[in-house]
Formats: sequence, structure tokens, C-alpha cells
Amino acid sequence: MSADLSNTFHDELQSLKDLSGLVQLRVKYLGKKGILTAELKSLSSLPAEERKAAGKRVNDLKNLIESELDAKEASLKAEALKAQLLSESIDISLPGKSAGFGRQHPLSRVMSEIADIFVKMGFSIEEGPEVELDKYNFELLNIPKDHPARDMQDTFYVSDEIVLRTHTSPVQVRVMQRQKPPLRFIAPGRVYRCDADITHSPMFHQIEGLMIDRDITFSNLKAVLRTFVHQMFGADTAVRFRPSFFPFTEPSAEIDIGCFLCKQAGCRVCKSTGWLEVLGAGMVNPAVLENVGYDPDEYSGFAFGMGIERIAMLKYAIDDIRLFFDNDARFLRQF
Ligand code: FA5
Repeated sequence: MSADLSNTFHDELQSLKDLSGLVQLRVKYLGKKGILTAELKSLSSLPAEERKAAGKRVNDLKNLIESELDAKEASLKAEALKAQLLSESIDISLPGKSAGFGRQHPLSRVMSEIADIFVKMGFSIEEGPEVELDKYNFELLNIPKDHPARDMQDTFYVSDEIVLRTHTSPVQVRVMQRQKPPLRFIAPGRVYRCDADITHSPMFHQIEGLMIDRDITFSNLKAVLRTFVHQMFGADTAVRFRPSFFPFTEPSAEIDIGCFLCKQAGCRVCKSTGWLEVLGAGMVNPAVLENVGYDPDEYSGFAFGMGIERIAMLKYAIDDIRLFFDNDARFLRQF
């Protein structure tokens, strides 16, 4: 009986292919209702003199089966691990996947290019908050509440007294309030207006400039801005100063450059005028100087402000401002 059982077990063990078969085999022989458990139970029905020898045979067989099942389990596990390692192996001699190089966003590039030009002319760099008091964004810049000049800039109001700054000009006031002249700085940053089409974005960037000292005149303004235009767009670029209006500068000017796409012959970008508007500027209004505690008889100065997106669109002939913010890698890779 034990010899037959042993043979059957060995045959079954031989033909085992995987671990789940082994579990079944273990249950079949050693489980609660398994063959050997039944054999052990049946010993009690044997005559006493046979019981001891029969018990030893069954126990020996049980131990043998147990140890062979364990050995088989170990070898099946080792085989499975070997197969898994083989299937997961990597060929370290294959070329790697390149993550690719990132690059600067075109707006950041243009922004640092502009900043570099002014830094070389001795301007330092200042910053101010994007969530700004109405007082700094408008009132101290000579734009009282309910003044029609407020309509020039569609404003996001946080509350009656707090706005998202509509331009970088409030930085002028903040710096003048905490420092005495001479002053010569630029202030780059994000600004916000309730405005959206292919040339206007609700969030865009400006660079402000301010120079205050004794005897600063419109000639200084012209010299600095001409130098900027020539360095940014090329030494042979035409520059034109056109009278304009800003409440915080008097007199005020809009600065145009000759359209470099059509060489001023007239094209779609310059709307056949031959000129492109790039900057707003002017002599700081004496009312603003008084608001920050400067004596307008002693000090004078000029200020200017430009939209970075506009400069970048002109420089790279981009006709839709939204491309800067869509973050399409195919667009960004070109710069
Ligand atoms: C101003 O914001 C003045 N603070 C500039 C200034 C500073 C004048 C100092 C005098 C002295 P303006 O509203 O024109 O001016 O805006 C300046 C530039 O910002 C515009 O020429 C344009 O290039 C850009 N701009 C205005 N609105 C948007 C917009 N929604 N999206 C993108 N660019 C804009």
C-alpha cells in the first residue's frame, strides 16, 4: 500500500509544472481530508500488534512526501525567479532615451535682453507687488477715482481699494517714496487687464523705467530710448516720438520704430503705416513728484513703459499673443 502510494506520489510530483499544481498536490496528500491524513486515521482500526509498524510506515511516508514537496517548491520558485529575471533584464549596451534639453521661454529671453540693455546704461532692477493698492496703481500716479483716464486700463478689482496692477508704473511710486534721488531703475513684471484678443492678454508683462535727478530733460529721455531701440532692433532702425497722453507724465510721448519687416514700405504688421508702436514715455508729472515728497523745482525725470509681449511679437514676427501662453512645445522649441 505505502509503496503504491509512494510511486503514485512520485509520478505526480514528476509531472508538476508550476507552483499552483504543487499547492494542489500538497492538499491532496497532506491536507485535512488528504490521503495521508486518512491513512493515519485508519490506523486505529488495525489490530494493536500491527499498529506500531504500520504507523511508522505511514509517518515515514508522510515525512518523505513533506520534504520532497518542500524541495520541489524551492526548485519551482527558483525557476520562476530565474524566468522573471530573464524577462526583465535590460541590455545596458542599448542607447538611452534622451530627456531633451529645455530652453528659455521667448518672453523670458526678451525680458532679459531688454533688462541687459538698460543695466549696461546704469539702471538697477526693482520689483513691486502684483496685487496692488488702488492708491499706488492710480491715485498717486495722478489718476483720481472716477477720473476718465481710468478707462484707459480695464481693471480687475479685488476690492474697492485693491486691484491687480494694470501696469508696472506703481513701482515708480513705491521706490520714490522710500528713496531719495538720484534714481535710475527698471521694473519688469506681470500686469493684468480685463482684455483678451489676439494682441491682448489678461495677464501680460511690462518693463517700467524711471530716471530722476537734477536737470533731467526730454533730451535725456530721447537719448536713452533711442539707444535702447538701436540695441534691441538694430542700429539702423528709425525712431519717432509722437505726442501722447498719460496722467503721470507731462509731456507724454508714444515711441514708434520704423517697421523692420517691410523696411517702412507698408505691410500687414504695421498696417501700411511703416511704423510700429513700442513704448509709452514722458517727463514725470510734477504732481507725481509732489505726491511722493520730491520738490519738482529741484528734481525732474522721465519714465517709460513697454509691453514685453508686444516687443517679442515684433521681434519674432508672431501674430497671436496666445501662443506665448499655450505652452505648445512645437512653438517654444523654435526660440
Ligand atoms: C501704460 O501702461 C503706461 N504705464 C506706460 C508708461 C509708463 C507711460 C511710464 C509713460 C510713462 P499702456 O496702457 O499704453 O501704457 O500700456 C503699455 C503697453 O502695454 C502697450 O503699448 C502694450 O504693448 C502693452 N499692453 C497693454 N495692454 C495689453 C494687453 N492686454 N496684452 C498685452 N500687452 C498689452
